[in-house]
This record gives sequence, C-alpha cells and structure tokens, in this order.
Amino acid sequence: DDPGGPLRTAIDAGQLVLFYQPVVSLPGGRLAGVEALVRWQHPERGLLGPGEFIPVAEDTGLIVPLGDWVLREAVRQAAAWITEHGDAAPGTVAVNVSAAQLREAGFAAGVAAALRDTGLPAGRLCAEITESTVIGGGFTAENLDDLRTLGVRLSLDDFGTGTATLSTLATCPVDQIKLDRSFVTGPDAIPEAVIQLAHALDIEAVAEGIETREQADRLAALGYDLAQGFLFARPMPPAELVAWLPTRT
Ligand code: G
Ligand code: G
Ligand code: MN
Ligand code: NA
Repeated sequence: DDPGGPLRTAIDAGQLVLFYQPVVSLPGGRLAGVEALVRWQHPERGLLGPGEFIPVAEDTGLIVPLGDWVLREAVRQAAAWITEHGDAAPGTVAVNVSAAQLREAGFAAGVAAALRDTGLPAGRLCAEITESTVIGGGFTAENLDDLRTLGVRLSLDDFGTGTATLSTLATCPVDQIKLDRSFVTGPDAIPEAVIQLAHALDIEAVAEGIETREQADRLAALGYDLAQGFLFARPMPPAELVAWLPTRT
C-alpha cells in the first residue's frame, strides 16, 4: 500500500494548480506581490486545499517533487505576467518552501535554473520559509546562502509561532517576516514588539490573516508595511487574479 500513490499521479498528470493571494501595501492597499498556494484538482473529489495533501507529501517525501513543480510554475507564471502586464504585474511572487526541499543539495541550483529559463529577475521571487526550516540540517544553510547570493528574497513565514524566533533572525538574515495571523486578533503588544524588532533589523513586516478594516487600520498604525488577508482578496486562480489587477494598481 502506497499512501503517496495518488499524489504521485497528481503531480505527474498535471492535477496540481496554483492559486495566488495578493499581498498589499499599507495603508494604501496597492498590490505589492502575490503568494502562490497549491491546490489539487482531484478528478473525483474536486478542488482540494493543501491541508488535505501537504501532510501526506511531507510524510512520503513527495513534497520535494511537488515543491519543485510549484516553484517552476510560479516562476513561469510571474515571468508571463511581466510580459503581458508590465508595471501592472505583481511585483513579487512568494512560494512556500519546505524543509525537505532546502535539505536537498541541488535546491538553489534548481531555483537558479528556473530563473534563467524564464528570465524572471531573482528579486521578484520570494522564498517563504519557517523557523523550523532554517534549522533543518543537510544542505539547508548552503541553499539559503546560495538563494541570497542569487538575489532571491527570503521571508520568515508564520512568524512568532516557532520556538526559535530570535535565534533564527540572528542566524538567518531575511528580507521579510510575516506575522502569524493568530496574533492579529490578540492584544497589540506582540504585533508591536515584532514590528519594532523587524524595523530595527531593516526587515519588512507583513501582517497576515487581515479580515476586517479595523485590523488593517490597527496594523497599519503600528507600522506594518504590507498586509494579506480575506479583507483584500482570497487566493484566486490566475485568470481571476488578472481580472483583479486593474482594481488595485
Ligand atoms: O491555501 P491555504 O491557506 O489552505 O494553505 C494552507 C497551508 O498550506 C499554508 O500553511 C501554506 O503555507 C501551505 N502551502 C500552500 N501551498 C504550499 C506549497 O506550495 N508548498 C508548501 N510546502 N506548503 C504550501
Ligand atoms: O502558512 P501560510 O501563511 O503560507 O498560509 C497562508 C494561508 O492562509 C492560505 O491557506 C490562505 O488561504 C490563508 N489565509 C489567507 N488570508 C486569510 C485570512 O484573512 N483569514 C484566514 N483565516 N486565513 C487566511
Ligand atoms: Mn506562506
Ligand atoms: Na503564514
């Protein structure tokens, strides 16, 4: 019995699709970039969210080929948007990169090849990693160094939920942090401490999971540079994202 069998088939048969969720500037709400989020267009079960298959992918090692596909497709799409829409294209595309991908010897070289093949400037790609990923072992440190040397942006995702927030920032210089959405509904103390830390280190700060105007105004007042959440837009298929662009540039 192969728990990853159907997912292997999905990758090979082209059943994975990417949705894109806008990241907007605060306070203006202008488009800054998008985050690519994978879905599985299952032939019988319909559209499945990552919660239904990413854990299986992580357990079976299929996260490596799956993540490779996501990266290639997001880079291809970002380059195509620049060709088709110029200045109206999303400024950056962010991809979630898992620990297993970063442990692989050839990961950064694969990213470099994807950029070269499509012509996407490295600075328009952002790799979202988590605190636990940074201490992942294998070739992780080399890959992170190589990505930085290429000019790919690094973002620390789900910031504040890990166990090594401060030591991660000390050992892994990142361009951006994404305050985990669990802090948006709580008291201001944590978002406020995080923004002070981020700006003292010259790191851009994103507030995730913004669902109300009140939350957006509060995080903007605290100094957050960027925001992402259902208030602005949900993750959308590429055609819908393109239709949304003229409303936000
Ligand atoms: O889109 P949604 O909110 O359901 O995503 C849920 C989780 O799945 C998020 O934590 C997100 O980081 C993760 N996820 C989405 N797409 C990818 C992907 O391409 N690779 C990895 N490793 N995780 C992803
Ligand atoms: O872990 P990561 O940050 O990559 O996860 C992004 C996930 O957060 C996506 O699955 C996306 O659907 C979800 N998300 C994005 N905006 C909101 C929001 O405003 N509220 C909630 N509850 N989830 C959100
Ligand atoms: Mn993310
Ligand atoms: Na996150």
